[in-house]
Amino acid sequence: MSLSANALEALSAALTPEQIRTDSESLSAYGQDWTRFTKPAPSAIVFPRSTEEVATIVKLAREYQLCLVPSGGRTGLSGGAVATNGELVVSLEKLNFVNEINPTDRTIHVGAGAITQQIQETAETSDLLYPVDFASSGSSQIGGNIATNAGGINVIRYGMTRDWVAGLTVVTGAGDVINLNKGLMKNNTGLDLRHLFIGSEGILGFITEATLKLTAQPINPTVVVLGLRDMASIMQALSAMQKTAPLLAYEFFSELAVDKVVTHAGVSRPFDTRTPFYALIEFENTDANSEARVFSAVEDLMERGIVIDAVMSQSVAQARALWRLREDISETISQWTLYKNDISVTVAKVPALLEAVNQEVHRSYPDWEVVWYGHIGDGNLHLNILKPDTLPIDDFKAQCGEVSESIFDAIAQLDGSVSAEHGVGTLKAPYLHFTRSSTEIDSMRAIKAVFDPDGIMNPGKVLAT
Ligand code: 2HG
Ligand code: ZN
Repeated sequence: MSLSANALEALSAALTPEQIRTDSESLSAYGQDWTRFTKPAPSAIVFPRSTEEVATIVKLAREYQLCLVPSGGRTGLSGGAVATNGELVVSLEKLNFVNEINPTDRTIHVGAGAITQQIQETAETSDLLYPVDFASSGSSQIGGNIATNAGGINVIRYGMTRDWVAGLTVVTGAGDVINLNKGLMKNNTGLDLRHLFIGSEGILGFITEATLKLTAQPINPTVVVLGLRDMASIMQALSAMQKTAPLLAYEFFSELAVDKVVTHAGVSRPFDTRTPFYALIEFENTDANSEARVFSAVEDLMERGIVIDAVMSQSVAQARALWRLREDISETISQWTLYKNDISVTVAKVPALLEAVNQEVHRSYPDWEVVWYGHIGDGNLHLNILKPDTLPIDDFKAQCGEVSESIFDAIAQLDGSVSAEHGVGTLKAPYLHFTRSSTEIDSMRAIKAVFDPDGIMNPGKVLAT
C-alpha cells in the first residue's frame, strides 16, 4: 500500500511541510521499534502538534483508506509500533508539552510525546515522584508507556502505568475526541473507558494527552545486592526481605548477565565471589533501625546458606552503580541476535515457572547462552537466548519458535501471561490464546470495531489478522 497523490495533497493542506516526511531515512527510522525483526516500509510520517491535528489526520485516513501506526519513542520490544506495509506513521513526538504540576491534586498534565524522564524530573523539582521507571525512560514517550501499560523496576511497590493515569484524551479510530476520567480521583459512572485505552497498543485510537498522578518521594532508597546459591534461593530471599523492609524493587539476574555487563559495559562486579544468581533489592532506609534489620536478615540468609555474599550501598552513587548491574543488561545484550521472552505468573507460582522454563531451556538449548533476569518480585521473568554465531538466523528463529510453544504451554498451565510488560504487538499476537480465552479475544475484536470501525488503527498488532 502506498500513499496516493490525493491523500498526500489532503495531508499537505492540513499540515505544514515540516510535519510530513517521506525521505528514506525517516521511513526506516520511524517504521521500526527496538525489536529489529521486521523490515520498515511506511509510506510517510506525520507529526501532529495537537489533539485536533490528530483528529484531522484520522478523518483524512478514513476518507482515503489509510492505515495508521501510532509512534512514540519506539523503544518497544514486541513490534507494536512497526510499519511494514505502507502505513502512515503518526509520530506524537511534537505533542510533547509538560505542564506545571497541580500541587493540590498532585497531578501533571502532559502531551503524549513527552519523554518519561522529563516527567520524572519535573516531578522531582516539586519533591514529588512519577514512579514508573525503566532503563529506556530517557527515550520512551509517555503516550507509548500508557499505550503499552509499561511496568519496569518499581512495580512491586508502585504498580504499572495504569495505576498512575488519572485522565486521558484520546482520538478514536473514528476520529472522535474523548476526555476520559478528567483527572478525577473518584468517578463511578459506569464503564471506565480510560482503562480500555491503557494497554491497547494503538488498536483503538491515539492517546494524545494524559493527566498523571504523582506521589511522595521514597525515603533514602538503598540498594542491597545478594549473591544467591541457586534458583530456589531467589524466592527464599524475597520472602525474608519482604518481612524486613518496605521494598521498592526486587530484581534478579544470572551470573551470565553479570559477566556480559562487566565485560561489555564496563560495570563493576558487586563483590569478588561469583554466584549462580543475584538479587538486587532496593528498600526505603527510613532510619538506623531499618538498615540494622536488613543487615541482620542478610546475615541470617547467609547462615542458612541461601546467600553466599552481599553488599549494601553506602551512597547514592554506589546505589546507582549497583543498579547498572541490572539496568544495563538489556542494552548490553542487544548486540546479539536475541530470542526474547517476557513472561509472568503470580509470585507464589514463580518457583514452578522457573522450574518449568529451566527444564525446557536445558532440554532444547543445552549449549546455548541463556541470560536470565527480571522483575521477579512481580512474578515477571525476562529470558533472553543469544543466537550462536555459527547458527543461521532463520534456523535460530525456527528453533526458538518451537520452544516458545512449550514454554507458553507451561505458562498457560500456570495461568500465567505470555507478555508481562512488553505488550503483544506483532511478535506475541500469534500466542495471545495461551493467555486469553476465545471469549476474551472475541470481545477485544468487538470493542475494536466500536472505536475503530474501519479497522485502520495499528493493523496486525495484538489481534492477529
Ligand atoms: C528490562 O527489564 C526491560 O530490562 C527489557 O524490560 C527486558 O530486554 C529485555 O528482555
Ligand atoms: Zn523489564
